[in-house]
Amino acid sequence: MIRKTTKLRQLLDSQQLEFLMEAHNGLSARIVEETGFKGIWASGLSISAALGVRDNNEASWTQVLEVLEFMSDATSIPILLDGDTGYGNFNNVRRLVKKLEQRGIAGVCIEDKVFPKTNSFINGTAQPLADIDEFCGKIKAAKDAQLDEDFVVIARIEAFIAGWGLSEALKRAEAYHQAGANGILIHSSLRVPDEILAFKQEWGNRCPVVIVPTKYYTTPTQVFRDYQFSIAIWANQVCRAAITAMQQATKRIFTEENLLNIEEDIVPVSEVFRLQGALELQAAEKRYLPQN
Ligand code: SPV
Ligand code: MG
Repeated sequence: MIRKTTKLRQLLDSQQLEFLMEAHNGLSARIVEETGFKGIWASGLSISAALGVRDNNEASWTQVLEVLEFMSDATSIPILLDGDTGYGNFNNVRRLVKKLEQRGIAGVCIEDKVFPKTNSFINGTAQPLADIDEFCGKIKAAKDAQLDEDFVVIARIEAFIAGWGLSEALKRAEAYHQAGANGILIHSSLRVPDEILAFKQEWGNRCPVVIVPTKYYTTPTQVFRDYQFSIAIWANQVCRAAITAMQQATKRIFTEENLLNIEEDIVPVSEVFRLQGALELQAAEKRYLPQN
């Protein structure tokens, strides 16, 4: 059986554009897998939103770990954790990597900002960047901590988000690459892909480059292929779709005070059972429980 770490490494290193779909709990992770996606982005935004808190490290790293364990148990495709800034310094990062490996998480992405982080789309230019050397130490500590040689460490560059521009982004990318990162995630909050395309043009294929087209979503996917990006992450659409569906359904039931109209628009309870794997338990009961 191919390890999840190896699967993620193969996605990162493959010659074609690959996709990671966001998930934020066991249920959404399972849906993402059965839809056909080859990997999952465990989004900090979505996990914290699902927990009812802000994307500011309000959920502790061990609480995130608990969520990840459910996601990993529910799936066989690799999960890349959005590890924010690593939940502390190099020491926290290496302990994180150890715990992620124990729970079957295939890789972690850490971003070069400071703890506690703020989401990149909230006043990005006001956000301080991490010291380059300090961040390189985190990358090295992560790589030294991993026991599985295929565990993936992605270094996320926030230079564009913070308004520093291309030369700063390239300087950081080279430093993080030298420190041992398996790939670079270049993030941008523009509604056009200009920053990430300029970066890729200069960076070439020194190492795989990952993107998150949340804001420049109108860009045709073929452009990402033409520029030879490694992975595009659809980072929060499952969470947002769930919010839309939950808001619509609760509003209708609240207003109508009955279930007559909603019933046909939501999945039957049998679909919930199917997604939970109820059939497997029924078969196991036949095998393991005394039969009369
Ligand atoms: C996330 O999904 O939590 C991310 C991507 O880090 S973004 O929200 O675009 O910063
Ligand atoms: Mg995040």
